[in-house]
Amino acid sequence: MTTLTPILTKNWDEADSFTRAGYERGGGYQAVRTALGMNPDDIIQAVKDSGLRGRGGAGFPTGMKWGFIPQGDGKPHYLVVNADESEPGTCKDIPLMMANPHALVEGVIITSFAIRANHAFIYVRGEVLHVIRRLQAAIAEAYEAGYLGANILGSGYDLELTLHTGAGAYICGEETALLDSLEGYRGQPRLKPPFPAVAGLYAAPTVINNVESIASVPSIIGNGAEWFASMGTEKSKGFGIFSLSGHVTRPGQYEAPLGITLRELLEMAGGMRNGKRLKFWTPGGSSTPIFTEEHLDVPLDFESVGAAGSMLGTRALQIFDESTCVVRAVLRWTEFYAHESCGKCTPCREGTYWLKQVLARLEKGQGTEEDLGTITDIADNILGRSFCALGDGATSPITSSVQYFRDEYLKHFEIGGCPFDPAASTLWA
Ligand code: L3W
Ligand code: SF4
Repeated sequence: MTTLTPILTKNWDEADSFTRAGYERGGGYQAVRTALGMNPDDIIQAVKDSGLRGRGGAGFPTGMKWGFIPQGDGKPHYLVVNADESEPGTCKDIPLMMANPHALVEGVIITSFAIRANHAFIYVRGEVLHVIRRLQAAIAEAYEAGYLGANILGSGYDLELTLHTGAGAYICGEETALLDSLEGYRGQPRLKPPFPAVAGLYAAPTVINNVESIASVPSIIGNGAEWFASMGTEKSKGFGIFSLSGHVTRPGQYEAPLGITLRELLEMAGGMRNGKRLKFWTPGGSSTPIFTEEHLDVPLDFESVGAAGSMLGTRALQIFDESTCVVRAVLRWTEFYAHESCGKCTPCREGTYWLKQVLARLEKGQGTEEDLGTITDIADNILGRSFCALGDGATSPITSSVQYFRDEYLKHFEIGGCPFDPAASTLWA
């Protein structure tokens, strides 16, 4: 039985966990002292050795990404933290920034020092005012204590940290759209390559990492790469925050080694709510193909989830019980993607619109069997033909739900309506 590993979530229940005093009491800001005494290349090596992979969804090796930044070129480099959390079901970075903002600030200092950046940015969603205020307060406290600004802790290293608020577009979580937005343009994805590590913010080498990735760095420097690598699986090292939501008795954040299973997490979360049966779930937000009861024992690491036909993504485990209409859930997600499509490329802009129209017809029981073929055909024409991952992600719930629940789609037009009582599922209340 895998057990929880509270590291980033360790002090969340303490009343002052978000203050500098609370963070320092638990050993906070010790790792930055160690890091500032190290050679920046050795910090990058330690993160490579730890096996940390990006916690924002794609799982790209963090140390390798830092290693792409040209060293000794004497030019500006930037660190940008992607705090634009908006993937449906994803709700780990916001509570992390609320309860433990100094872990992020400390991670920013260590990372910036390692990649030789003197200016870092945190790009946060504009709608989350409470998080913005919390981050502002934490950054101000860090400046006051000499952790930010000129000559940090007498090391001769200077770092400015700017908090930037977005305007609430999901696409600005895509790293290059985020950069455009940060530069003051309309947020739309850029062509890759060049990757941000080569030409990012203001065309300078830039590391962009997710909040949780950066907040994990102090624990790696403080405890060592081996400590981090001793958790998790062979290729998916360390711990991560698993966000359980939906029809579960105790929803919330469960921090555990990668490779834990949903069966184990559900047991810790008190099981399915009201003793109902699990019907389907997302391993990493709605952009990852759905799973069913048969996947309860799939280890939640990058490789195992991929081999089972989905993606670990952001570990946003949205749990749906037997009272939920899968067609309705998929329609809701598709409405989201159609609304958030940035419009830059035709397959996604037009495809998500038509997917929404046809799915709405199917959900009302007014579709035909041919419509089922139409949605899979549209999805096929979006997948791999879109400019960025949003288009691909929009197809995941559709193709996977048709794969596992074709009969439920058919049932809708057989009976001319939805076979589920919406009132029976509290999800849509
Ligand atoms: C330099 C190369 N850098 C790749 C970097 C790249 C990026 C990172 C991963 O999508 C996924 C997506 C969503 N030289 C490089 C290189 N990089 N090759 O590595 O890149 P990539 O393109 O694999 O992924 P991505 O575009 O970052 C992220 C999925 O996550 N997702 C959604 C997440 C939403 C949130 C949120 O709301 N917070 O995270 C959920 O599953 O579908 O597949 O930095 O530059 N040769
Ligand atoms: Fe914009 Fe969608 Fe194309 Fe991405 S896939 S560039 S979100 S239209």
